[in-house]
Amino acid sequence: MTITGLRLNALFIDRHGSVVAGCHLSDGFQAIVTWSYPEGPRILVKRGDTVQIAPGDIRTVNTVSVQPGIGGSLQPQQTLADDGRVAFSISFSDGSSGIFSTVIPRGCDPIDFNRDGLYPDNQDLMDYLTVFGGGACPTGACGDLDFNNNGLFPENADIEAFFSAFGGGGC
Ligand SMILES: [Ca+2]
Ligand SMILES: [Ca+2]
Repeated sequence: MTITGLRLNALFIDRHGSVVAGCHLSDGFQAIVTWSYPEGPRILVKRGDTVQIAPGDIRTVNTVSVQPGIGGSLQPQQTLADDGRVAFSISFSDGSSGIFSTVIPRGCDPIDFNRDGLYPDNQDLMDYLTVFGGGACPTGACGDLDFNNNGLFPENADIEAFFSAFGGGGC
């Protein structure tokens, strides 16, 4: 199955550069595709996929769509939140339908935590631990504490991910 076209009126990008878009597949049906660094493109949901609604209740996807979010008059429309959460609708083969949301997986932040242009640099590790411990960022331009971008912070997994990425390992 290949992506044959994107629906540009259903393409959204968050402040981290993650993208969600409606697209056309080579089978003629629509799907929802996501792109994030460093994961790359991924088909999120397409016709024929199965979704477990509840234990023992598994339904087959018929059509999918990603739509501009519905906001109040003072709220910007938001389909893709800055934590990578995206909302979309699914119609199932049994005629039922629903609104669903998920979080696009995202890679780690840059290892130049203090954003001074130097990396890899032990000072970035020290500055991260300083800020993690409640201290001030020495350069005033540090990244956020959610290094692994899973929406949780502070957590020890961010420290582990930072050391792993610093050492050239995976995020
Ligand atoms: Ca640095
Ligand atoms: Ca985290």
